Amino acid sequence: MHAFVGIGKTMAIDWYKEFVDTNYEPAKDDLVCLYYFEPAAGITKEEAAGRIASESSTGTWTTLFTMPPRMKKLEATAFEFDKNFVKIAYPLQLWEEGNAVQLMSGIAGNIFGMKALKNLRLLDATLPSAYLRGFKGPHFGMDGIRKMMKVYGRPLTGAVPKPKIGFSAKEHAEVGYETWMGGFDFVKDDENLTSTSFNRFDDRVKYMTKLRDKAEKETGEKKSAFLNISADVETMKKRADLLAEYGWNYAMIDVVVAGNASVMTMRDYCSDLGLAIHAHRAFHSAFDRNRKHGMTMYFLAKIMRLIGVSQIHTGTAVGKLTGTKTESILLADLLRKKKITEVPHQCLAQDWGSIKTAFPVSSGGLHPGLVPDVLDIYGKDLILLVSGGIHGHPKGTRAGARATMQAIEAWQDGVTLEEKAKKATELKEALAKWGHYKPK
Ligand code: CAP
Ligand code: MG
Repeated sequence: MHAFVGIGKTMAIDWYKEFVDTNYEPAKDDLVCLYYFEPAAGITKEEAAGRIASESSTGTWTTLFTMPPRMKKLEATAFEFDKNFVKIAYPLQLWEEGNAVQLMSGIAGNIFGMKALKNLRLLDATLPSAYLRGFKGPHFGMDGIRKMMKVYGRPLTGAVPKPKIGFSAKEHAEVGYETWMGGFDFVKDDENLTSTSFNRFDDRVKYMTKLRDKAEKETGEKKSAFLNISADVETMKKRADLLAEYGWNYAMIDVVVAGNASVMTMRDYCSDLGLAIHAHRAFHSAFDRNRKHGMTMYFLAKIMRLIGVSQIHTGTAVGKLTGTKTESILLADLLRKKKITEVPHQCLAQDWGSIKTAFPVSSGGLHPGLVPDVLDIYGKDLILLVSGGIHGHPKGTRAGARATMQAIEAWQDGVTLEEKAKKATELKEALAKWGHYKPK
């Protein structure tokens, strides 16, 4: 504690150490966070952790003239230190029921900018059942989605028309039609395609509906799409209305850039319309890529399951974007399981109670030759998106989708792609172009 000798008496300047107690045992209802932290030069670990706990709960930088007696009970406590990791417990009363915006402002707010910290990363938080009660979670769950799509025993498949932006609404729908006809379940908008002058959302919905109906009729299969409604909330509502009106069962939102508040609003709005939510995570690498600072994708995915998206991107490990196999496995478990056990320094225990499951989505730089690698990581409960990797097939989109479905069959039957390719022409052609190439 720092002190300053003022007029006649010594007053403590700060009270950060009050927020550290290694004998503290978290209560059942405490929300417990796991942080990685590096103190700045001249600051001890205890001083640094005290600052994290203080600034993320009730504290300020200096001692105060008045303190209501209740304050002590609302303070967070840094209670467990292990190397550069610390666990901090927060009393439940600190948190507003059902408000994922407020939670982030506390445990992922000002603390990232404190001068006393060189680095700080929020890895995970255990959300107690009393806190979960404020949220509805996913409307459908994985079972509900499978029922809706009538697809069992294999991953659900989808593709983004590529180039990612530039097609007219009509051209976009035509690429979508080829994708569906090749055996895929979904066509997905790209994250930066919403409603541009050359491809208006309303036009796209209308063209896509026509060709979806045609593809469904011709294949006898359920076909769907993740059409990107991302915008201000009022516009998103109008776009969701239009999707429901045209018989769609999904809406897509760029959840990180749209923000927790709008995802919370749209979760309920979409549920009322019978729409599942596909969550794209564009922007996540801005805060999760630096392993020492920011927030993990793991915690972002946890918040999104809590709010209630139906599925969220969780990486490929072998594709074009960063992310490891271990991360993808942990993320998949987080979304698909009811109970999670702690993995030291990575994630905390979590019991999801009655909150439903959500699908992981693997996307980015995939092609048929990488399908077995991805399925070895995720298993069958996955939304698999292969985009450039179908449209770049030597015989075009439909053949590319077929090749991907053949690669899935090979994985299911436990045979190599090369073996399967002997009797699967499209897969053979895909392998001739890409082999097992891992893009960078
Ligand atoms: C994939 C994708 C996705 C990324 C996002 C793209 O296309 O549509 O946005 O997968 O990454 O534009 O890159 P390709 P993540 O299959 O053609 O690469 O899922 O890691 O958030
Ligand atoms: Mg994209």
